[in-house]
Amino acid sequence: MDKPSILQIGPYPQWDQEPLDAAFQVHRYFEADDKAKLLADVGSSIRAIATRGELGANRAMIEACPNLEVISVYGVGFDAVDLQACRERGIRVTNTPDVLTNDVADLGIAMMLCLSRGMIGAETWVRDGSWAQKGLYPLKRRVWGRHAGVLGLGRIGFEVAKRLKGFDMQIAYSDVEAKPYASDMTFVADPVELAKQSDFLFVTLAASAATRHIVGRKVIEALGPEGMLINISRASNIDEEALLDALEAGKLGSAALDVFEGEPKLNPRFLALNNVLLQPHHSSGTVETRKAMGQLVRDNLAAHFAGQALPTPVL
Ligand code: 8YV
Repeated sequence: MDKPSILQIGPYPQWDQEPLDAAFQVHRYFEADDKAKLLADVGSSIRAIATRGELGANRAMIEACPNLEVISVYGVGFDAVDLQACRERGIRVTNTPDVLTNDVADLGIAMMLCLSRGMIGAETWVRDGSWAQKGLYPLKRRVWGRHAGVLGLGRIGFEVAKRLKGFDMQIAYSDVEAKPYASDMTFVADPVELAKQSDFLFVTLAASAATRHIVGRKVIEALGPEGMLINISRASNIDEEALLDALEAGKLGSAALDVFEGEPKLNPRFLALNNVLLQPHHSSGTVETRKAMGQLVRDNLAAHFAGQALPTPVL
């Protein structure tokens, strides 16, 4: 039997590429110089799209594939997939939840520690001889025992909060409603109020049109000149212009960011700041997690083509 044709939107590690190539007729969208031509040539043969969280699949792509049945996302976030276009045609969508939760939470905590204790600058201080020439490194701010806010207490937010407890922090959270599994944390419905009470504010919300710029000027300024914002979700959850304005004016103390509007390009204003920690969207970027994500992408595709229940469906 012919292998089903799939459209691959972005590259995967070799250990995922080989089994994907073995099971499917793979058309590599990301390698095509003329993407419109590729879609015109192979679009009608495509039965599945394999994509990544940040790349998704837009309406034009979906419409160029009239026989599309399923979209398998390598990532927990599916905000870049046009779900409405999928619903209209009964196209199934899957993602890779759970397998990445702990690594994403770990990176959020690492970013908080790294920025609060000035570890990047301290490394330079050692390497460039400042330690020997100038003496002690400037003092930084404590993490343990302070107030943390978690905006979005889903799977990732919960794991962030669990880790923060190890630092004896006072933990509060915002979500659409109080969570029964968070009785030892304070529920604060209003994100502005949450920010006001927090030294560190973690953004761990699943992004959607409803959460766009939920962290706006008011939240940012409520966090204040001593506060730190940590984003391990999606850039769209934060009003980036308001964030940059506040960081430049000292109205927000600092920000540790793994995601950016228009990434991998980022607003050059970020590069001029010394109160930020900038990371290349790699919170799920460990060998262990990425292998599990790749497996889940293939398990969802295999289940679909075998007529079985999808392991991790979104739609
Ligand atoms: C990316 C992510 O998928 O899980 C998500 O939603 O954005 C990430 O895990 C990852 O960077 C691979 O592209």
